[in-house]
Amino acid sequence: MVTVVQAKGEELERAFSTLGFLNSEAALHVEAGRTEWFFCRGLTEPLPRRLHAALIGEGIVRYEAADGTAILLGGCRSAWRALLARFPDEPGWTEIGERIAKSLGLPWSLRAVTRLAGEDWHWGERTYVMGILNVTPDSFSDGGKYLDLGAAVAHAEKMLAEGADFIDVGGESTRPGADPVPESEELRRVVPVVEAIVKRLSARVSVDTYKSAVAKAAVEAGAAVINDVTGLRGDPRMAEVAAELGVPIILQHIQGSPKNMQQDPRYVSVVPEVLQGLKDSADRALAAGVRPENIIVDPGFGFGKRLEHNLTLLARLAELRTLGYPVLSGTSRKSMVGAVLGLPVSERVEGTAATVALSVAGRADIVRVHDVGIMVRTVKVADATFRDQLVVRR
Ligand code: HH2
Repeated sequence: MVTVVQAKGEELERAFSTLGFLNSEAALHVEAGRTEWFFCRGLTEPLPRRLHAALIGEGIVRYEAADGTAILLGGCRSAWRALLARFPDEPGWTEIGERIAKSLGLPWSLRAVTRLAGEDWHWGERTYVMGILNVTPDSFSDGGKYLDLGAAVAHAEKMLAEGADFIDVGGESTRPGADPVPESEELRRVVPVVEAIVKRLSARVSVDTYKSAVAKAAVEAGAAVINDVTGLRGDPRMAEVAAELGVPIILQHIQGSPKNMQQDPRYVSVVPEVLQGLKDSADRALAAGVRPENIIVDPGFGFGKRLEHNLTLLARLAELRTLGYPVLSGTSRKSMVGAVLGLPVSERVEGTAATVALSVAGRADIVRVHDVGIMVRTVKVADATFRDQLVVRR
């Protein structure tokens, strides 16, 4: 029978020694004090790979018995809150999750995996890479390059060959100061490209739009995800349309609109304010009938933020996990990279790689990038370090 005990003080020291760890290691943790520990014994099955990944993804430390029958799990309250909101539905483990939630007085809900383009996406196993395809004349880094259908499809094909998990197609630049594009023009730019990429390349596609009519047409043309940079604030119909379409939706934080967002962005404290904004967007989506497993959140780097706001959000990205949704990080070639390095858009690849690695360390689930091949390699190294090496085994 599996037993789960919340371990503190001497009990925690005993747990460490049962697992064969040194007293000094235990003493360090007992003194540190802020971690909530749970000692699970009597495990008959090996820990499923997926649960391993979820624990790591949420920043839970694990000490395991060599034979796999016992495990000591430790994490701060916010890490447990994030994990319990997304605890994988694995036989035998639901009881453990429930016991831990009860001991900590935290909400307990089993969140299903996200169904994306006909596949199950198990968040936490690895970082997914979204390749950017802007079919616009004026995007800040690739404007005008892929307006032609053939060029757009060829670029998508290249990004897929380099390892992109999906392609984000956008028909309106949201760079600072950009003017909105009429709906008819955005439809004309986006729909044929989505259709061609889905049909010819069998690719998974997200549509970067805040207009519900564009989202609907793109999903009907084969897009599998909606990417709304306004977090449902740009079009009052978007929440209902997303619920009706039943596809995942990325809710991004923005202060103001693309036209005015960089004029004078202000926060008393950027992280809690972004968290609150994202929670409001997610609650609005849920109220309209969007299923919780279809919500993905994004802090919106550069969307109504000064350099110091962007850097703080990146350094504290892991705090977004407390919302209980997968997290997307979009830093690619942005001014936050350019400002630190004093370099133009064309010379921001290495700086972007640094932000991508830091995003993985901050538990991002998806990174949105222009330079797919380089960032896939960056993600692999960061994943191997942060997702796979945090388990301690005797
Ligand atoms: N950034 C841009 C556009 N869409 N979507 C999400 N979810 N997150 C982001 O950070 C994000 C986004 C801006 O980058 P880009 O598409 O390269 O430029 P432009 O808006 O000029 O087309």
